[in-house]
This record gives sequence, structure tokens and C-alpha cells, in this order.
Amino acid sequence: MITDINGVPIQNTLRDEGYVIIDNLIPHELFDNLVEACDRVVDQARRGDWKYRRLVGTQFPPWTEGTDVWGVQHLMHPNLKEPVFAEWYGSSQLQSAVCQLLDTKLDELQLELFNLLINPQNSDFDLTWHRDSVPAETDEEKEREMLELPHYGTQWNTALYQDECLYVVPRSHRRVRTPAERHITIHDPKSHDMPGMLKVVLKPGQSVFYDSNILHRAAYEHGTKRATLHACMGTIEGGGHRAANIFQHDLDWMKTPAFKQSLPSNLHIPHANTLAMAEAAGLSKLETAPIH
Ligand SMILES: O=C(O)CCC(=O)C(=O)O
Ligand SMILES: [Fe+2]
Repeated sequence: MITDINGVPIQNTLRDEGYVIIDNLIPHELFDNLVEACDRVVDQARRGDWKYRRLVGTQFPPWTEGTDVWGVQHLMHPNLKEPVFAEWYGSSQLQSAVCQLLDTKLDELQLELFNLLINPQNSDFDLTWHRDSVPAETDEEKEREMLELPHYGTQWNTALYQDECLYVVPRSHRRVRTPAERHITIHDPKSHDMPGMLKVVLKPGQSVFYDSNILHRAAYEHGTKRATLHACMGTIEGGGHRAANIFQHDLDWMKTPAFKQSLPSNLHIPHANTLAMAEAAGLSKLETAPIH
């Protein structure tokens, strides 16, 4: 049983609070390799040699404008030639945590997104208060409906350096927004005064798993080094709703033989599960329209 930094089973904290902080999901022998691989991919993205990146000025995909980078996409892409990322994504302690949180078995896991969040170089950048899959303008009735949909997946941030960028409103993940929260998300989305907000502080090597529907925002400071692994995994029960969330990031490269061959054996079934999900959702390409 994996417990959080307060000794509570992680699935209980995530269910009740909407987020949970966990120590030690990076094996010792991978830590330095991950740090070095991140330095290399960050260089490539900042130079413009790696085109899959998040650019300052834009929060949600697609990222077509700007030059300053706040995120590097598709760390497991075979063209990056950094096998340590898939090695970690498929590592047993991480998979155990995900299985415990999703109450599922290893062979029902689905390989999904794996990106890197970094500090921009030239200017600070604030993300707005948001839920990942409910746009701010959504009316209350529709919001209630969307919040009731199960996720069949979980997402997390794992910090390689001290990370104080993420803010959440604990326990906001299953209820509609209060009038004050609705006002902020629509009219003042970069507010620093969200009622009940909490800064998530991660030490190097700590992870936070968070419900994609928790109200959250992030503050990107250009002067503080950030390299935080940002990923998600799902279960085969996800279906079309999950497909719409995942494939808005354009994952068609995951169908290539080169990707399959690059994966460690413990990711073969999760990879096959992802392709099967796309097929069941009737997608000929692993690509869907942006949600926001
Ligand atoms: O920067 C972060 O920690 C959160 C990023 C985020 O909320 C997002 O990409 O939707
Ligand atoms: Fe988000």
C-alpha cells in the first residue's frame, strides 16, 4: 500500500482533496539520467530543433505562436532518442502508484501523455485558473454533468528541482464552481486571490497527482529553474471521453513501428491498449479537436 507524505493511502487523499503528494517515485538510479535527459531536450526545444513544445502566451494546444518555451511535449517520441523517459514511465513503483489510484491492474493500463514543464527564459507566464476538461464558460448544469463523468485516468507532476509553481483549490474537483470561483475563472482568470487556494510545494523527487477537474493554475517564473515531469495514464475503460482529452495533443506518432520498438517490455501492453482505445473510438488518426 503506497501512502502519501502524511501516511494516508494515496487513493483516499486524491479522492477527498483532489490532489496528493507522494515521495520517491523516481528510482535512485534513474534520477541523474532524467535530469541530464531533460537538459538535452530543453536545449533542443529552446533552439527550435524540437517542434513539439508549449509556447509562452498560449495555455492550451495548439501552440503555434511565440518563441519562449514553457513545456516540451512528447518525451517518449522515438526521434528524441531519450530512452530514460519511457524507462521511468514504465517503472514499477510508478505503475504501482497509478494502479492503486485507479484501482486497476497492470495489464489494463493505457500509455498516454508524457511531457515536461519548464521555466521560460525571457518572461514570467501565468496559466489561468482552470479545470482541464471543463471550459470556463460552461454553464452550471453542464458543469455538474461534466464533473460526474468518471476519468478512468490520473495525471501527475514529478519535480526534478524544487517546484512551487502549481496552485490548487483543495476539494474543488467534484462540485460546481461557487459564484466567486465562476467569476474569477471567467473574468479574472489570473487572479492571485482565489478563495481557499493552496500553493503546492514539491521537493526534488516528489510527485503530486491531481484530479484534472480540480481548480488549478500555475505561475511560471523565468528566473527559477523548473524541470517537472508531467504525465498521465489511463485504464482501458476510458473510451471516447478519455480519447478526446488525450488525443487533442496529436499522438499519431504513437502508431509508428519506431515508437513501439523503442518501448521497454512493460509498456507493450499499455501501448497496445492505447491503440485499441483509438480504434474503438473510431479514430483513424490519434488526433482530436482542442477542448478549450
Ligand atoms: O504547470 C503546472 O504545474 C500545471 C500545468 C497545467 O495545469 C496544464 O498544463 O493544464
Ligand atoms: Fe491544467
